[in-house]
Amino acid sequence: MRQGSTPAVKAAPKTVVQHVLERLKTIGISEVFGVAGDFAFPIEDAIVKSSGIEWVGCCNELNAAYAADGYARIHGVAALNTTYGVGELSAIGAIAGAYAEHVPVFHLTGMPNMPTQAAHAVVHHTLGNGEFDLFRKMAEPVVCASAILTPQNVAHETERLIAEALYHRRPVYMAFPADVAEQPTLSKAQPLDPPTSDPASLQEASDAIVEMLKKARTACVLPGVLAVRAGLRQPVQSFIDASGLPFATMFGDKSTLDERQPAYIGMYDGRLMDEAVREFVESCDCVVLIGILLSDFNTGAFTSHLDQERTIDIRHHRVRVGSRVYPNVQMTDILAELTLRVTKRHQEPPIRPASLGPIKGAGSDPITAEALYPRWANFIEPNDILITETGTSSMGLAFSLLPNGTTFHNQTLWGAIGWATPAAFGAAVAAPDRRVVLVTGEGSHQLTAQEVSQFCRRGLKPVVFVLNNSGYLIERLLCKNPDFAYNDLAQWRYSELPHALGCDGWFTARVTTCGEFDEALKAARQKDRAAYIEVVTEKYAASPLAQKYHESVATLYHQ
Ligand SMILES: Cc1ncc(C[n+]2csc(CCOP(=O)(O)OP(=O)(O)O)c2C)c(N)n1
Repeated sequence: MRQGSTPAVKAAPKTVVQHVLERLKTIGISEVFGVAGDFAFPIEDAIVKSSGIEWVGCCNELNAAYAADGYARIHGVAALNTTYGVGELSAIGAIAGAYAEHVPVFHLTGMPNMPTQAAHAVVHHTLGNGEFDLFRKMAEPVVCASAILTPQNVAHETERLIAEALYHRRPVYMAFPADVAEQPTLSKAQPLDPPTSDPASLQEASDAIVEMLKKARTACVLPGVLAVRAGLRQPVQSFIDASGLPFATMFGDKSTLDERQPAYIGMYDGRLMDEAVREFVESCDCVVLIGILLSDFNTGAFTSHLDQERTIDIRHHRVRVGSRVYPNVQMTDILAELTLRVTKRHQEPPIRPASLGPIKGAGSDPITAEALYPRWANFIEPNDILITETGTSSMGLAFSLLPNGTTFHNQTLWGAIGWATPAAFGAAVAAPDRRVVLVTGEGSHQLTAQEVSQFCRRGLKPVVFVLNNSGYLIERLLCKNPDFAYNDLAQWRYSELPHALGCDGWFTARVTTCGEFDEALKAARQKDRAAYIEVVTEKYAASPLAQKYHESVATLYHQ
């Protein structure tokens, strides 16, 4: 050793929780959403002390989990931290939503320490029955993998859970007993390889698809949200470009690909909306589904008709061509293969996509549905992140023609009202350089409105629209008697919320006429500050799709 130099100090081994955080960092997680609690302090201490991972406190765990969901929709993956029992159970509905919607969220939760568990002690946040594995059991059906971490298992369990979350694009659950979390790791493991395709199955699937497309006189593509979840927007676009095929989009898949391109023909919503699109799609000799979920709200209340023998269904890890299934074919591989092999068609797209039409109403005119939706559509700019809530407003906006680069987000399958407000916050954290536009009904907003305070806390500048139509309009349209009291709400002064929630300097307005709305939109276009606009309409001012659902209750509920 040279004189004067200090002896090499052996770095202390990482603790269990540090190990997990380090690995989450390497897969791209730089923020953890959550609410603190004593059993989870070791996790939270490690987060605030770590470099490269930031703590993002939320108002409650449900909101934190929705925020993580919104973050993951933009960023690919997200993390959430809750405390034992009370915290994790508050988040579980949102985790179930992430499961349904294929959103990978790493749920890190604290637990009482091992001696407390071994003694079956009656401690806070338990049911008082000395049982400590109950909450993990409750979590299990809504995650694709779970583990209670120890120094011995942490390395390989972390690799397993990362691999599972990325394979299924679904949440995982990681519990840390408080004492164990801070013990040094005693294990090592290598990251697992991403899944690969079976070469023979891949070859057979691509032969079958190329053949079916070759024979098809007419064909089109339905690109879907599962491709987005797998980060495969670009490969889907490359396939569209190479094939020359037109594409349509289903409700929950909106903005999978840019809408301002010649190949886009419009929204396909079964028999409910654009008849020309339905006719074309359903008349095609071959329809290529790429990452589609055929749910009620994606299929226009099950009024779409896609003949299995004429469809190709590409999922994350398998392909179906007609009635034949090709297992172990990765979506990424089949898209690459098809892009190379497909014969390009040079045909004019059969349909020009519809837009919401011209802006109607002015001055003191009331804000009708015809006045509202074209104005909102016109407000959206390229690269906006548009977060839309379950309810009549998303049903209106889904039929706007979006500018390129704009992404539309909606919790179409799980459909929990209250998701959109915190999800918009999470999306804004994930992409602080993009404008986030939140459109929510006031009924939904009442569930999670406190999270508006977090935007300001982090200096984020969203544009928030709260549609106030005096109640749960979509429910009025679906239930037996629209005027039943269960669809009424307490009337809040929505536009005063930002002030009460500490959002100083925001532009706020309550608009009841087209003229006021236009003024507010003008102000909100100035990007120097956040905006929160309460848009007041008549009680039954519903978007066309919401009206159609009203008329299609029978097929929606399979009666
Ligand atoms: C967590 C949860 N609770 C209840 C429902 C049932 N539900 C679906 S839509 C809706 C009303 C939405 O009302 P609002 O946000 O005001 O939008 P509108 O339809 O009036 O535009 C309700 C209560 C749900 N989907 N999720």
